Amino acid sequence: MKNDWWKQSVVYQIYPKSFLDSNHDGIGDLKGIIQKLDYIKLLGVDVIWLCPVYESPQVDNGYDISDYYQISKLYGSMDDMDTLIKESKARGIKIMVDLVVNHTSDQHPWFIESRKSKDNPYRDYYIWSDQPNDLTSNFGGSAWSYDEKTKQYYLHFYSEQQPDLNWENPDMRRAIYKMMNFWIEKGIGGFRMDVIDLIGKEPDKKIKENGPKLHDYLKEMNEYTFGPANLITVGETWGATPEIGHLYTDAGRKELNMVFQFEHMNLDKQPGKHRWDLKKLDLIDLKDVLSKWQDSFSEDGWNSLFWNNHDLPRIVSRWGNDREYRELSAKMLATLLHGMKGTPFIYQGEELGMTNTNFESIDDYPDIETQNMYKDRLATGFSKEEIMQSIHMKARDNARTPMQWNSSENAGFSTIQPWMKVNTNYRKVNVEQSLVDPDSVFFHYQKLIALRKEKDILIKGRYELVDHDNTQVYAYKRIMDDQELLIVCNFYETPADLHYSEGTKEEDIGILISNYPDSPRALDHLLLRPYEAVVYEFNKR
Ligand code: TEU
Ligand code: CA
Repeated sequence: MKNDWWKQSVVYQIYPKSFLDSNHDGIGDLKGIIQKLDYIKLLGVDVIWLCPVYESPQVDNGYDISDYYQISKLYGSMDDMDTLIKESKARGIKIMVDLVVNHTSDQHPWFIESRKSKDNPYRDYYIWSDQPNDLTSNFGGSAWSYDEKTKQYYLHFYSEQQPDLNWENPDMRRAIYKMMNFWIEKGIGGFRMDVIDLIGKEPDKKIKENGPKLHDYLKEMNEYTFGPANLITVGETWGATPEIGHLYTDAGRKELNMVFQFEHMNLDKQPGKHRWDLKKLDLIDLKDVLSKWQDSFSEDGWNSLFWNNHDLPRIVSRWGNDREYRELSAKMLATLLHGMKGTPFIYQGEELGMTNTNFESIDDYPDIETQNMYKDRLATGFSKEEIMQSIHMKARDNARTPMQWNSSENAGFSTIQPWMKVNTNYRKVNVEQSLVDPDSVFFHYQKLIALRKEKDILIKGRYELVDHDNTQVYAYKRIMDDQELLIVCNFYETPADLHYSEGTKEEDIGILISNYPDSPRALDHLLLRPYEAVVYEFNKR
């Protein structure tokens, strides 16, 4: 599996702005990450996904890039980046960088040129039109903005300051590949590709996601850049179904290693509405969606596994219980995910069981998406209370509060007031605390990661759902040759039964990991306590 090293890896995502501030300006930085590499190593991960650290006006926290070849002064220097790559490598960790090539910042020299005149050589690097249609921006409002200078509209699927690149233009594509090769030569370990499903857009036909040329572009990109380099590549694809997922990830197609699919992340919103329109999660829906993805990728292609990232609320607050069962439910959710087939991703702070926020003021939620939504919804008659409730449940900023290192002021993230407010629970939930408690969420993650390295069945074993109709317990098996694991997770705080009788004797059942010290082995009548999660191993004789 040497070429498939990424199948055995676990990835840790860092949001640099909120990780650790080394120079006391309230903003996390590369030196801060370098200082904490031993901490990351202790967890046992193999890859760091580093969110954008390039030159950027920071309208969308770095997802608006004005120079792909420079490190933003906020985060440090190119020397720091080189050091980070080198020091990570020394610890057996690769750096996967964020590739944001659906759009640039409006301050990127290409766009500055492009907007100068209709016959500028860079005009066609972006998408201009005389007549806007009704395509909308993911950050609210129209996807078209009028530009006085040349009296045309340009396309932006995100903020006005994030104009969309025109992938139809071969010169633009070559320029992107050149930039990617620059980073490959620097020694990075891979690319996470921001909203890559949008690059095949055909705005005239109102095609946003999954455009007809999308896969041609990815094949071309693969060939001209990372193809021979054996890197990890992950595409962010909000609109992927399993069928579409295969187009990206089937080995013979030479596109990407895996994608982030978001079907499971849309289960707690009202159908057809926006994620701000809340709905309770139905566990059976979750089983159906995750099982569909597991089953569809049992032969070819590969899954990513994640609950969290910098755009999603904290999973323990979302589908766990961030009050009296915070640690138990965080461990349960970790077990459920890490038992599955695919490459697991952990988002900074998830390994501590960090929670959502409950700040009272909208001013404490700087994210442009949230700010826009707040204004839109107020204008269309929602009450402040309703809007704040959605924010507390779903805002991206829930994941973006500073990492909680210890119980000192500002959670040890910075010596001054951080760019974003620290979660109020940092005295209880922090790294220092987690590392002195052998039962912490951290050590549960560490153990799950270690198990993946020990048990090949966790990488290769087939997935099989157990007891589909059980509305409270999510149980599944992993099967490889004559080996078998059974993963059982009580998703709720009330005790629950699982009926599983395959006649295995208690003495033939081992427990690989559990979030209780004394989990039962009587599988024919299993009574699970609140959020109890166990991985059983059957010793076949
Ligand atoms: O996210 C894509 C994206 O569509 C999300 O912003 C999504 O709309 C939202 O989180 C949930 O509805 C990527 C990046 O991960 C995000 O941080 C950027 O803001 C966005 O692209 C633009 O680059
Ligand atoms: Ca700093």
